[in-house]
Amino acid sequence: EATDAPAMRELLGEDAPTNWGKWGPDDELGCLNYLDAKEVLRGVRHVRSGQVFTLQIHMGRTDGPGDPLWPGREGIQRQNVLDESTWDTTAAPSFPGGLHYADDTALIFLQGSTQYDALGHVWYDGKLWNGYDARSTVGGMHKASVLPIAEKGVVGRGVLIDMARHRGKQWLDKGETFDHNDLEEAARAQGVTIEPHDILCIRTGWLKYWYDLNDPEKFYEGFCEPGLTYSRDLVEWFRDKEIPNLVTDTIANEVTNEPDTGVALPLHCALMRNLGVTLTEIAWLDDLAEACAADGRWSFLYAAAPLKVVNGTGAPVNPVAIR
Ligand code: UVW
Repeated sequence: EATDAPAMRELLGEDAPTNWGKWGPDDELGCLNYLDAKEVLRGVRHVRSGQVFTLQIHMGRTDGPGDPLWPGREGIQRQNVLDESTWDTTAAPSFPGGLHYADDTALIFLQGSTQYDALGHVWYDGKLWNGYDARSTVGGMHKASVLPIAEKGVVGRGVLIDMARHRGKQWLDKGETFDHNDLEEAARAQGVTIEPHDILCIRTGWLKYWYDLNDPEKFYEGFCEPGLTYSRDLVEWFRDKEIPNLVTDTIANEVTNEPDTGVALPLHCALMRNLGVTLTEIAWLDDLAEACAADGRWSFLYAAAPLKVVNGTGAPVNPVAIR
């Protein structure tokens, strides 16, 4: 590994806060366990106007910069294999009555759109969430895959913190950071409280930047997304608030490189691997934010279920916010 940054263990500490074992030795849901029926009903109480917002980005848009992706991944390759022009020349089965239909196939990175990460998606020191051996990822995730999340479904009270709006910007800058104190301050300014067990949605404007900029080369130059930055206090804040799910409009939920040490994605390890907080990335929050800003209500019913990919490292999702 070509880096002079300290090892993840050194940054997070030998005594890093964890929730390993909290829900038993076989747990694969982590903090999503907090989302019980009571939490669903708490979420439902925040539906007032009946407005529905779908939070997935388009998959495979061709009229702009393409899909925003973590470096090294590719966007969906959707292929039409059967349509009206090929119907007569392919070996399509024929059915009585003259029915025709179209079929597609798709090659996708499971992390290549708005997505839920499996709890075992990242690790360090050879151990995943709950202490599972990292070798259980070989050939597919045999522990802490996305499937248990998909089976459960994620439903509860969502709260949106609009950091870009709070800072008076269209979008945060490359590498711009914020922490739990900034979230609390923005929440106060918005007139909302981040409550225990809230599905925490954070808007940075970064996806709007991707589409408006329409220049992938510039976007990826010195790639460093804005976002939450690691501190022990921040991790303890997540633990004490019992946040089940972090949802952002960035590709990887946190500032790409921790500014002091340069370590990449330490919160993936501190929040997901250690605490069991589920991460949802590349969520389109702009339309929801507009509606929240218009009437000053920043909480809503949040519901999402990623695709049931057996042994999957993650899965695309189209979350729904109802307010
Ligand atoms: C990585 O795991 C590198 O990124 P993400 O969580 O965005 O999929």
